[in-house]
Amino acid sequence: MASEYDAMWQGLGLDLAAHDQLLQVLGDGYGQIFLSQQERPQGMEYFNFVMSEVHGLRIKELVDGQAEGKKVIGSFCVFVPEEIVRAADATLVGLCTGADFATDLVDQILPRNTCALIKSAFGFKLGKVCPYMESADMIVGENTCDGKKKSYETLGGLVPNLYVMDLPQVKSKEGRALLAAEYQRFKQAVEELTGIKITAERLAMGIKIVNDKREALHRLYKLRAVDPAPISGLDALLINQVSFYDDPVRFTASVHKICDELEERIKAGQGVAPKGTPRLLFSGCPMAVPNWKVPWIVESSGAVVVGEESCVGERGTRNLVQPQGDDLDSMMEAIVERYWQIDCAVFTPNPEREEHVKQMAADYGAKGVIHYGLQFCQPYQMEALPLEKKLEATGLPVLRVETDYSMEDVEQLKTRVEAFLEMLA
Ligand code: BJ8
Repeated sequence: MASEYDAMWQGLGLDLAAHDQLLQVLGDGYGQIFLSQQERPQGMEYFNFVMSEVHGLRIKELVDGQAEGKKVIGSFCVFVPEEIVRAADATLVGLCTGADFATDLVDQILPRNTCALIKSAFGFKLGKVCPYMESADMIVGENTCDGKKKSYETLGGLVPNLYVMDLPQVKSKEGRALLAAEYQRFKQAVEELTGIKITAERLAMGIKIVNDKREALHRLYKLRAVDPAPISGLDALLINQVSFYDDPVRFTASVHKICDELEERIKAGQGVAPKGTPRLLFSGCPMAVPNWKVPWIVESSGAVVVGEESCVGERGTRNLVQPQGDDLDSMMEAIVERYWQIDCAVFTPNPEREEHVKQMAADYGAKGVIHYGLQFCQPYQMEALPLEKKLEATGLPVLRVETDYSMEDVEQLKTRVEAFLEMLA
């Protein structure tokens, strides 16, 4: 089907036929999962629009910006500090993807037992269907889990602009020093890419933009603590997902707008599901667009999701950057401090994550936790069992789900979720 963006997509090197196919599947899935929900807040119309234009208008904005000299940086991880990118007038976009694509090609270069998130990024590259990856001036790969760090060696042969960021795996003095050194190196690389010297003034502006975005999301999270829940977990997840693509200032304003509406709903006692609907928390691997499978199963089985502990959720947005001074060093130090607190399962040991899950469950009144693990994701699978035991010891039941991006296990998952909900009743 011809689109006004065909020339732009072609210019980026996309395979138009394959890309059309992807957009068709995405649009159908979105309609079925999101647009069929009852009692959606009106403010979701903005996010519907963003999703309908996620490969169109948003890419045009990025490409138009590039024509004016602005750069686009793609990332696979919430450890890449957006503050530094914004300080150089560049845009950070998420490159993780939540759907299988070109799997036959991926299987030729990655082991089959690689997690779906990594395979998906490669599939979108090999299938030539990701305008974010194709428009990025720099792609940042980060040394986190073994799958990602080793796959970047292969990705380096597929893209001309891969920058690898080393990251610590132990929260030691040495680990923190490595993070600080890597953020300095990244700052320098961004300066070289953009030709812009990052001054204290510029970094303060970058910090403010990103802090504002996170504060808006924090406001949204707090409103979900109310029973009846004023917004579905699916819609809240979508807002989190959109935060990786949208213009941050516009996104922040749109989140506040929907929060205003949710406050009105709360005053009126209006929710997306009746008061007393079982409330669940998601914990585990990140869910990138269009990975909506398990939350969709959960919410269409009669529960409401009230929080996401993952990186597309509070692990990615918890804490603000709070500099102690207005010089460059203080700001860089505050950035390190903020990101140092991320409790990704690649850290060993990683006790903070358990505390965060418990805290979130208490704050949002969750009666159970769904631990979402992608097949072949060792860090989160390894943490799942001990975490489950510790949570259950405190009276918080856990349903451990291990899945991928295929739809083959939908019925089986539905049966398990329904049994879990019955047990909670
Ligand atoms: S900070 S969670 S975004 S690394 S699912 S690729 S861990 S095998 S995504 Fe992550 Fe950064 Fe950590 Fe967050 Fe590996 Fe697991 Fe796959 Fe994963």
